Amino acid sequence: MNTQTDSILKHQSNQHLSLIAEKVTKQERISDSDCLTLFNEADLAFVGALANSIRERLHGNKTYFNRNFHIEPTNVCVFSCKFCSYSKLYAHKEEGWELSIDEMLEIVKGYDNKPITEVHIVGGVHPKMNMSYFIELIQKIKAHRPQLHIKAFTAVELDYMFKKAKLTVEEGLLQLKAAGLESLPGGGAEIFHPEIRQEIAGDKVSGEGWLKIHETAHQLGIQSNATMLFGHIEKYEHLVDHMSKLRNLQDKTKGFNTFIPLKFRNSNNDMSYIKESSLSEDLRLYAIARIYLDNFPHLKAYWPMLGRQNAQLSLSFGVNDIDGTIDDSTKIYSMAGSEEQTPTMTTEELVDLIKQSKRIPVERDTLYNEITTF
Ligand code: V47
Ligand code: SF4
Repeated sequence: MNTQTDSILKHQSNQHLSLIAEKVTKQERISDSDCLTLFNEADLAFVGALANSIRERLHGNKTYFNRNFHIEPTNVCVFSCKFCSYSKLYAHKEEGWELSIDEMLEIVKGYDNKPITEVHIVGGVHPKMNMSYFIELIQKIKAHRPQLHIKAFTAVELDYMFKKAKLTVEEGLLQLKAAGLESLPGGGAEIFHPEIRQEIAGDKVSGEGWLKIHETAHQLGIQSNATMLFGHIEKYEHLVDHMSKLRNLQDKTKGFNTFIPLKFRNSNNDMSYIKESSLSEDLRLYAIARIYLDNFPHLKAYWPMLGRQNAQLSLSFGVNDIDGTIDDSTKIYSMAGSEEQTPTMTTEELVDLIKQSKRIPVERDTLYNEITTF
C-alpha cells in the first residue's frame, strides 16, 4: 500500500472501517456485513484508496480494452423490463427492427479488413429468432471469419430459446458451443434479489435461472461476464446480496472474467421518475465492488453507459478495463439517456483516454490474453 493510502487509513476513526482496511491490507476476504458497512459508512476517498491498492496489486497500471463491434439482431422483445429504453413489445413489433441472418453477415463483412477480435451479439427476445436461427448465424459468422471471437446471448435470451426448443441448459449450450459460441456476455443479471427483480423485470429468467446458466456454461468451458444494474429502486442490501451470489459461484467455477456494474439511466423508460445516481455514488460502487469481489480478476466500466470522462475517473477507483471500441450501430445506450449519442471510439481515442489517467493501455482479446501494449 502506498503512503497516500496509509495516511487515509490511519486517520480512519471508525473502528469497523479500520478493521476492513486491515483485512484488505492483509489480502483477506471481507464479509457481507463488511461490504454493507462500506456502502453505509465509507466515503469515496476511503474506498477509492483501498480499491486502487487492489487494482494496482492485481494489474499495476495496466488498463485493458478490446477491439469489438456489437450486433443487435432485434429490439423486439416478449419481455417488459421497466428500465428498458430499447425494446419494442412483441405486440408492437412493426415499430421495431429485426435483422435477417444475411443482414447480420453483411455487418460482419463490413469489418473484413479491420483488426477486430470480437463480435458481441445481444438483443431483445424475439420468438422467431430461435435456436436454429442463431445456430445458423453463428456457423455462418465462423465460416466467414474463424478467428473472430463470438461473445453472444444474455442468459435471458438463452433461457427463452432453450425452453422453446425443449432443451436443458446443458444441451442448449453444447449445441451453441459446437456451432462456434465462445463466451457469454454478462447482461440480464440486473438485481438477483426476487423482491427487486419482480418489480423491475418480473417476467424474465429469475436470478437463480441466470446463475444456473452461467454455472453450466463455466462447467462446459464457456467463460462469461456478470453485470449488476444499480442506482434505481434497490437498497444496499440488494447490491450485497447480488455480489455475494456472484462471489459464491465464482469460488465454485472460476468462470467469470469481469464484473460490470451498469448505472441505471432514466430516459425513455417506465422508471424515468427515478433520479439517476451521482458520480460520487457510482465511483463508490465501483470501488466497493473491487474490494468485495476478490475472486473476480477484472472490473469493467462500460463507457457508453457511464460516459467517457467518468469511465476515465473510474480507473482510479478499482476499474482496470473500459471495454472496447464498440464500433457499431448500438442504440440501447443513447436511448436510455447516456450522453454518448454515438457509442464508438477509435483505438487512438481509447488509448489517449487511458494515458491521460496515467495508466498503461493494453489491448486484450475477449479472454484477456494481451495483444499490444501502447
Ligand atoms: O441487462 C438496459 C442494461 C444490459 C438500461 O458482458 C440498462 O461484456 C442502464 O449486459 N440503464 C445489457 N442499463 C448490456 C450488457 C453488457 C454491456 C456491455 C458489455 C457486456 C459484457 C455486457 O443493459 C441489460 C441491462 O442491465 N440496461 N436498460 C438502462 N435504462
Ligand atoms: Fe427485453 Fe432485455 Fe429490454 Fe428486458 S432488458 S425488455 S429482456 S430487451
